[in-house]
Amino acid sequence: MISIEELDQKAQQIIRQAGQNAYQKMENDYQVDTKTNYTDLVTTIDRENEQLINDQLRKIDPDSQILSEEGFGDQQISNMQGHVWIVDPIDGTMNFVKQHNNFAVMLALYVDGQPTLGYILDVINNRLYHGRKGAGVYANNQKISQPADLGLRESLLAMNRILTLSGDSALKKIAQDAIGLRMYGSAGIEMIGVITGQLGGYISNLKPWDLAAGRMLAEELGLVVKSIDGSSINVLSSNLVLVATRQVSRDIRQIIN
Ligand code: 2AM
Ligand code: CA
Repeated sequence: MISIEELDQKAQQIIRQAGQNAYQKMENDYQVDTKTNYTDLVTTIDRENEQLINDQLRKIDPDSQILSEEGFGDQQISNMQGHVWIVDPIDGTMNFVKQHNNFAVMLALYVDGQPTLGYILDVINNRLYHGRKGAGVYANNQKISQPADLGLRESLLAMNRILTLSGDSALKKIAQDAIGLRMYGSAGIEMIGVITGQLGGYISNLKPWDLAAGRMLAEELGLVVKSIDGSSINVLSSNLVLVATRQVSRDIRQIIN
């Protein structure tokens, strides 16, 4: 059976290919459809990337399960036994279409439920954030050190639009206490912010493919990845997730409790 180290090398090549596909075609070489409503976009590049990634994963790791956003993965994943790859072929599709910037390709491998490999490719900056459990996190070839453990009042915080507009009083207090509030529209780009220390925290409703890679990288760096109420997260179900420094997590817990 192929080793985790070999899978790591192959996965880096695969995600780079998907990034190149998106970069080459982003000016005009794609079509856009809506999914659940007019704000929920999917493009032909999302689908092409997912097929490209899943086809290659099936070749290198044939006994694995694949959980992916656009329907080319396994239809039913009810358990995390063995190898489970989690794929977001374009994260921040709205930004891809409207900005040609601030979008990512994301990939993760969980082994028996444990986050083991994680990748967030910031396509426009050509920077691949990648990590292997126990071996650290890198931006391309440069090792990333654990971000400073700043508190909420010293940190920028990112929160998604739905939560920001929800009117929830605890979320409002959290946003007011932070030194500033940011909203990038891509879970991948926002999680890069937290793992590089540019953001002290990120709060959002995340699906498995929005969360899987960033969770792996953040936990490897000693950051907190929890449900907002402090409980453990289940990567297979939708979660209201906080990715943050330990101190930001404690500050938020105090506001919520
Ligand atoms: P996507 O582009 O892969 O769909 C901002 O909208 C961020 O939240 C993006 O990372 C986006 O991922 C994700 N997102 C959008 N709609 C969502 C939804 N209904 N549930 C969970 N995540 C969502
Ligand atoms: Ca997506």
